[in-house]
Amino acid sequence: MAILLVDGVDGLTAQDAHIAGYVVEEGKGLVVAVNKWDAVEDKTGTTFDQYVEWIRHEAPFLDFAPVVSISAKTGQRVHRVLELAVDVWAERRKRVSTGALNRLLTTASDRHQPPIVKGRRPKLFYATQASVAPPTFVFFARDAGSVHFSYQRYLENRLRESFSFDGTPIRLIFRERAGIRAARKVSKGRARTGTASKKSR
Ligand SMILES: Nc1nc2c(ncn2[C@@H]2O[C@H](COP(=O)(O)OP(=O)(O)O)[C@@H](O)[C@H]2O)c(=O)[nH]1
Ligand SMILES: [Mg+2]
Repeated sequence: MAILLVDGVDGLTAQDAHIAGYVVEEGKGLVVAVNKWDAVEDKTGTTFDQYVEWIRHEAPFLDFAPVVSISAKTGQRVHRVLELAVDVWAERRKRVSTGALNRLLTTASDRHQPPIVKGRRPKLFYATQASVAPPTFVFFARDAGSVHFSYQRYLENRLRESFSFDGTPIRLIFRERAGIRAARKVSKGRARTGTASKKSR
């Protein structure tokens, strides 16, 4: 787990975003704590929401992380930081059943097919959750290497829509698997080879 401590007066700096990048790369859980909230002037009921929106805009790759405003000086909401960290920890250990995952995959790919990349349209057959912390999903596909980044993002969004995974990066792995038709061809070929070798004996 990582807590990214941001200065509420300075805002999210380039250095903060850089460090957050390491957290995502390492697949760690993340809570963004915005400190010195007491020193932010002329706050209204929407100041925090606006601040969060601004962070989302500056660092869209952190959109999965909960944000909390705190004050180390007054102690305001400081206890929330560890509470959120505990929540994220649980999210990281969540498992999605293979059945639920494949229902989601069917709905998602019916609604929106993977785009054609270099003349090939990948086909996703099925998926399974390979591990937790971070939650990691393996998708078996034809032309697995051609699943466009935007489509990976689409699938990630569908997963988060259904299962949240608040505060944790999730990983999607695309693995090559021959289609059912191709698999049949292979087994027919094997059967023929079997017959031929019998004859030759
Ligand atoms: N108003 C306010 N000041 C704070 C708070 N936390 C730290 N500071 C003050 O901010 C100043 C700079 O410290 P800080 O930004 O936390 O550390 P640095 O960035 O590593 O130098 C110090 O004078 C701290 O006392 C806070 O929650 N509210
Ligand atoms: Mg500082």
